[in-house]
Amino acid sequence: MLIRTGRHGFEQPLASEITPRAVHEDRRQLLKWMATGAAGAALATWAQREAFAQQVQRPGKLTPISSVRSAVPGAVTMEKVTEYKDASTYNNYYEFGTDKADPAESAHTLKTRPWTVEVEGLVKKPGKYAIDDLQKLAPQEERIYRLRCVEGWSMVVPWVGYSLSKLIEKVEPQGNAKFVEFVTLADPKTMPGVNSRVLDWPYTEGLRIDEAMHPLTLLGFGMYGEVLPNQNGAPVRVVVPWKYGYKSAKSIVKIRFVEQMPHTAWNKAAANEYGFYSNVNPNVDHPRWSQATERRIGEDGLFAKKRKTLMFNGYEPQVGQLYAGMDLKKNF
Ligand SMILES: Nc1nc2c(c(=O)[nH]1)N[C@H]1C(S)=C(S)[C@@H](COP(=O)(O)O)O[C@H]1N2
Ligand SMILES: [Mo]
Repeated sequence: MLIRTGRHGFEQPLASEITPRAVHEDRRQLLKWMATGAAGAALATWAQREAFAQQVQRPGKLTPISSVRSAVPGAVTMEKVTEYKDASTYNNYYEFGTDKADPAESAHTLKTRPWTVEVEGLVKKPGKYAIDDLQKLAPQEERIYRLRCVEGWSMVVPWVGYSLSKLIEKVEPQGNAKFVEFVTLADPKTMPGVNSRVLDWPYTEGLRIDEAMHPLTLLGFGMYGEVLPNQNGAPVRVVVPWKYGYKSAKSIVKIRFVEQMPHTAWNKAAANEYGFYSNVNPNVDHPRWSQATERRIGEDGLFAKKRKTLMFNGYEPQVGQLYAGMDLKKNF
């Protein structure tokens, strides 16, 4: 009953979410745990997720990436997945233009092979990773995350990738590495947008190292069971689901470990509007608009009602403790 084969590349028993304890503890402990009712709840969650997972359809346009269902807590939302045609045509990727339709139209010029990601700075094992080696560094997982753009729209996307922490552990940060900086490609020959001065290229982003190490921080290689379409940040991006979308840098070429808080493209463009943390927070308005609600892409129309934006985009149980004691109005 727990085994499903074929479909969507899952060949594994899908007990992963309910058994981290079961497999590691002895039978008596397990029976005790089941008696508390926790097992039933976990099973119900599992069954619900199963039902929802069925609706993720592989569009069949790009190379498939097989994956296992993620067992990371919070990694699979049960909300309805946004249609691929929306997630792949309504994009922010300013290197290819500022209109939502520009990236889907223009990003075919992006050359994603060969591609190298350089890991440098305060690490014991710096190095250059060919994209195919980087992709194989850890098992690919499917994560169904909400993505909330600072502009007030959101989507639900089934990403494929693994926790960035897997790479970070491998390169062994030094004790004084406090932040991680992501540098993305800026190629004026293939990216028409970098000839305009909307942002200071290359587009860069950053995380505090404990944020980068959080299991929900994804190094993403695919979506909807396939490699990323260029417009969504091929061949590799980060996805940080509790932060505004712009923190999730696309088409990464460098990952740098540093001691000082790095500059970020949006913070440089407007420091009073885009802070370093950029956690989704319905209680802290953008200077020019409210962040209390959002529009789910695919639900537009005259009568579509706005959704309430959730603290940390709904990931508060998983990430809230990262910010214990911090003034989130000041550290916006
Ligand atoms: N390199 C780069 N990464 C980027 C952006 C960009 O313009 N350039 N836009 C960001 C913004 S504002 C958002 S909302 C998300 C959108 O990701 P998606 O198109 O996959 O939904 O990508 C982020 N990553
Ligand atoms: Mo965004």
